[in-house]
Amino acid sequence: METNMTISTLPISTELIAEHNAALMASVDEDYDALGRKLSRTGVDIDVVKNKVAEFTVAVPSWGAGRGGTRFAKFPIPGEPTNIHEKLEDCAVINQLSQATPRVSPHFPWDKVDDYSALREEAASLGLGFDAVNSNTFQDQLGQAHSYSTGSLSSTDAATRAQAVEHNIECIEIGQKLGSTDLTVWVGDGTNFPGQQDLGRSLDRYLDSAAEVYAALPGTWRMLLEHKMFEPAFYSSVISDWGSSILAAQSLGDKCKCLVDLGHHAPNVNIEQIVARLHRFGKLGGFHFNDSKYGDDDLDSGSINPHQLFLVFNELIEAELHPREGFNPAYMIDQSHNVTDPIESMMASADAILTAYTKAILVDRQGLTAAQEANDTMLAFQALRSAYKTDTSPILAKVRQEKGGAIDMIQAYRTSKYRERKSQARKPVGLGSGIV
Ligand SMILES: [Mn+2]
Repeated sequence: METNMTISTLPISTELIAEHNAALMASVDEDYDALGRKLSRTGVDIDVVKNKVAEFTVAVPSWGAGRGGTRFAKFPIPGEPTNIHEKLEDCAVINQLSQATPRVSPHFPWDKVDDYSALREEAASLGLGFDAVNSNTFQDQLGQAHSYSTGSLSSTDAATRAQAVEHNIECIEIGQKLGSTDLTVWVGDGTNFPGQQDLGRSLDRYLDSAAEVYAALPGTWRMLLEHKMFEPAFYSSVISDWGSSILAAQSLGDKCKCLVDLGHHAPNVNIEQIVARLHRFGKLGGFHFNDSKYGDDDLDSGSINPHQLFLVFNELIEAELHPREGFNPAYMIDQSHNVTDPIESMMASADAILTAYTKAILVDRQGLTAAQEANDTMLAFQALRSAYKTDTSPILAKVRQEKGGAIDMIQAYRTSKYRERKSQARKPVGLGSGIV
């Protein structure tokens, strides 16, 4: 590999980013210094916070680079990616401008290629690595021997279960070639009618199949179980909630953890408490970030309830300070972009996630703990509120600029005319329907 390959293959010109930053740098410095003075009055060194934030990264899903659509329709945009190579290129733009998303989470069979070591090199040349691999047993593929229409890992049909197990093991094998160390398993298994399947025996079948996948995990690998309350099944789902998830993870073994998708809970559930509970039992394995208003898991992270995102990160900082049996969650964005350019949405989401993280760092931990111990409810609440009210954008702008990203990501992206260029070069997306 040529030494200058990384620089030469990045999709956005570094000169454009430098020019963009130069125009905004004076005001960022002014705001950063003012915030630094404010924080120093409470004993906080802004540079320490900045350096910690600079180390935080979140993965993006390969499928997030396309317009997701809903169950009803999909409205493609010109220049949308149609294969893993184009998706990687778009993910490189997100990382180049945000400097916070250096890993891509692939999905199989959607991202299948013939040569995975070449794909790994291609990603590396774009400044990217691979995160958790995602299996797919929620839809049928052309030429597939057994249908998942009535379930996959929990199917009543032994041959269908075996096929689903085999697919998950294949995902692990592909992941090993890509440098991944986690397998995320979400199944759409469930029912639409009371009585359709036995609620106990369907879980037995799931656990038996999942144990076969678990047995195939290489030494350092983890298996992350993602629960979801409903959809595609609307009466019962086999792994519907964090209770089912942690029970399954505990019965499968130490290398099996739970993954929390923020949009996969019942409405108004206290997700931050779920996070604390999973951590308490050493089972917090990963996150899918998104937001929701009703029962969806599609909206951009922090777009509806940024306070909840902050409270989740407050628990994550607590967990980081008090690790139990290891604390190394896999962070990923998982949302569906129906009305925006996915690159813009994922950059804005990375910013929302890092903002919540930064505010959680700013919580006066000693003051919070002291207020909790003294049962001073108002002071405890104010310890959180005070951090949440802080405008941390100068810290994030400075982090991006110092790492080579863009101070105003959306503006720099639009100036680059990347999507317009791709709309000339890429073939149009078909009017396929439904979720990616
Ligand atoms: Mn998810």
